[in-house]
Amino acid sequence: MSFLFRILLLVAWVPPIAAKPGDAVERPAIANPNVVVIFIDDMGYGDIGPFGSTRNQTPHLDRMAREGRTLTSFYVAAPVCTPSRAALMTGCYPKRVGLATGSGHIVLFPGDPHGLHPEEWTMAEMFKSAGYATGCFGKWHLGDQAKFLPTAQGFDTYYGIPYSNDMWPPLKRFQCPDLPVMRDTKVVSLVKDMKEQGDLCRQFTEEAVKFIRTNKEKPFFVYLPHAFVHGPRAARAQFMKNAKDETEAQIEEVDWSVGEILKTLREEKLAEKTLVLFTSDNGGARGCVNLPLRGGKGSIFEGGMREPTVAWWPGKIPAGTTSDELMTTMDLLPTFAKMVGGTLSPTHVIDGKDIALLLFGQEGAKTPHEFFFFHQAERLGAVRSGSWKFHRAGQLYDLAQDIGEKKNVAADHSEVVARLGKAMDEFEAELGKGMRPVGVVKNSRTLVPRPGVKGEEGFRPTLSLKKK
Ligand SMILES: [Ca+2]
Repeated sequence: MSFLFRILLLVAWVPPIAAKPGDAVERPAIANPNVVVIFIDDMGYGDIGPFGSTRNQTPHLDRMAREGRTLTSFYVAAPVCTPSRAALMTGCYPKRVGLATGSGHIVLFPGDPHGLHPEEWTMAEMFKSAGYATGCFGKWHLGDQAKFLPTAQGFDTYYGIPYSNDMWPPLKRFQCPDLPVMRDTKVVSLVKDMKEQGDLCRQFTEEAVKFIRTNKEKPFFVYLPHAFVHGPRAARAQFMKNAKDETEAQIEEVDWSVGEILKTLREEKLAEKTLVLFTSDNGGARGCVNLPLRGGKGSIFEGGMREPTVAWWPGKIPAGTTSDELMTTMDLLPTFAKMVGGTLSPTHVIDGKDIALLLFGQEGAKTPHEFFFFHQAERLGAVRSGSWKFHRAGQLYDLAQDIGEKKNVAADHSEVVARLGKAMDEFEAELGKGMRPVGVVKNSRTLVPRPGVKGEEGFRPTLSLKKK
């Protein structure tokens, strides 16, 4: 064979990366793939292009979906921040790990004595067990006391805000301290005004990009829980100037952030060994779009817990595909553990299941969940099984025909109602016996003082103070 001919052959040979559903899982496993989870706050099901938004321009998410897999029945385990994040980190229904609520409020507040128990085995600790570098960049909201912070729960490094961005002095009703930005365990700055609120997406994105570049030779896990698009909303000027309102500006800046992460992975030649999953922590709050779903943040209708989700891993996750099989954030811990050879706790029961076949497009793969349960704080309020969704209040919907939960067909399907009602009773009894304690700290205090309040009094937990 002539030299020139060999060159021509090399040029003509194209690696078989264009995947079709069904063949992805038979490929040789890639050792130690990187994982990036981008977790938006309060974004709605209909807020991004891949889920039908025409209001917001999301070219990077559109491309991510073209190159990846759109997951249209992907759920979080609670319709508000703290319990949803507890489920993502532990693979458990929030009630199982004692974090169905904060202490005395639906979510944790500054200086809250509660947090994710240090003995829970988090996703970050699982990745550490497989030798990964782990970084968290953004909003934590699983406890702001020292033993609850990300660096005490398996993350090598942390940069971000410890709870919601609205928990600051302007919040009506509560007496909050200033909003701190932390690096690892130290407060490094305060978010003082809306301009600084609007800079948070940039900061978290740039920290994540730097972490990826620094750790490109090692396997890494990046958790990027953005403070956007939780109110109060502001974005950087270049996003505000082209948008109709702050919500659109924030969603488009989140899209920019996704673009920066994927661009970095391509530049570092890591795209084909990195799984990126984009989703939201709960349904859209006011100003966001949850259509075609009913309800939004705080609700156990679909709009509160079914999230706009895209999974991307060129060459492994089949490009341009969609799965409507039921998956949840709780599934990510066991799925990733198997994928990277990480350890799961031998003693802690988890509720998540391996969804690798669904992510990788195995033909005919079905959800591993016979039932998925919807909680509002402690209360079990609904269950989904197949396309049926039954609310304890008495409504039955066929989500395959009626994704908007508009037509109650309970009267026509008494046997389904009975079966799903029984499943809820059985699950409640099982969970009641299998609950683990929440982490508790005595004499908890806020990270920074309330403005203008001197001495230890300034550090009192927000919920111990009178409402304004
Ligand atoms: Ca949220």
